[in-house]
Amino acid sequence: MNRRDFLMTSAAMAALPKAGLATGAQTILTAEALTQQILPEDYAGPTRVLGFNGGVPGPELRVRQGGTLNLRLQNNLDQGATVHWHGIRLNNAMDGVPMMTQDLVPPGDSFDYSFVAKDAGTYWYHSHYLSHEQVARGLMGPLIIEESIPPDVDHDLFAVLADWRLAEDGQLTEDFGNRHDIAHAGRMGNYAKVFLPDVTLQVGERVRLRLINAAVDRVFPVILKGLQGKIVALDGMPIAAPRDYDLPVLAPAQRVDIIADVTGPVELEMDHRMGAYPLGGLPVSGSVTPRSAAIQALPANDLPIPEEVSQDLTMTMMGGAMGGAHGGDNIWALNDISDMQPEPFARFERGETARIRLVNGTRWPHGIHLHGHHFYELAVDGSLGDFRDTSLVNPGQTQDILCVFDNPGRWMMHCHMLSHHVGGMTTWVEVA
Ligand SMILES: [Cu+2]
Repeated sequence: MNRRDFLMTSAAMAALPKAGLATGAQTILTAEALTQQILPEDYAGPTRVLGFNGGVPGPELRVRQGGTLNLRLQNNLDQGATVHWHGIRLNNAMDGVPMMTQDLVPPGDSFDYSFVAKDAGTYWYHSHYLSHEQVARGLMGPLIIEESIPPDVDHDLFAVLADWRLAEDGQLTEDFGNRHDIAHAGRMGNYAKVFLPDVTLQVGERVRLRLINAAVDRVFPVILKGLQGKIVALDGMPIAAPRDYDLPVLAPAQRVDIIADVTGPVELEMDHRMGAYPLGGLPVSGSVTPRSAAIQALPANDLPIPEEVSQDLTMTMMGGAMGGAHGGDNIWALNDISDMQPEPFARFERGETARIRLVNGTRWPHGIHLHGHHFYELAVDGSLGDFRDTSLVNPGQTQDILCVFDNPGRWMMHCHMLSHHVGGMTTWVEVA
């Protein structure tokens, strides 16, 4: 294929609807073992990974706000699987938590998911079975819900951050779930990268960059070069006023949307005590006249309005290395209880507003994720802060959150450092 043919093919491809855009049509997500070049080719050959539809990350799923996503998980792995649609306020039965909202999908079998894309924004999907291992092997992908009138940008790009622990031969080390990792910061990789769409930018173009931290345990402080712009959304949800950034920090599972003008080659780096670590980037070629219009706030989603607090709860994170004793029977605990138990952390009537004080009594950071809902992070003075689905709480810190429990069902609440999740920092809530 010569260059001209290639360009024409690309143009024709660009005109096709993206996966999932045709609301109602079913998209099949096949989970399977495959090989993919993860390390630079001059370092090692392809890595054996798990992916969806032949790649890591899985396909970019896109739907217009208000549309319905119909997705069939076809499990071609040699072990069970389910898919969790992270950050989506959906029907409980579609939440993808095995033994809780559905049966585990056995090898060779399939499961149909269907849910309405209520909130515009940046979400993602990932395995929720043996997630500390299956996500680390690659079972994740971006899920994007488009505003009915999308913002004025030239490119709308996912940027999936991932972290890999690889041996010299380029293969994942098989030490998943070892107690040392679990008791410390988790399974930290020795190689990190960002997966970006294959596009060339022009200086002066305006882009929307949807950062998604799909790493199992690593917190990413991200240095963005070649872009000048603002944060417009956190964990999918628009913020009221676009915000300047210096070094966006993403706990595992968190998202940050940035709208920015291209000022040069785009480079993403991780800020690290050893120095800036290159994650990847996008090339530029040529330039256009930049927009003069300021970056606008995204249209708000339809959010629940908090009412008077009817339950005031405390969730204390306990355990881990140097963390002292606790009453649970695993490495980590929440309020002296490890792992899923028959009784939930709390029960709520539908629509109840509750405040939960997240207390990190450990020596390690944790990112607490609530399924099926977003919640407000509260400022010290009690005022409403960002509306998120995952809250990063550093060692010794306390973060109050306020949640309107308006989505009936049984919902997990757990640390999204997935090594801590498997190590016991997991509970659930019930909304009647
Ligand atoms: Cu944790």
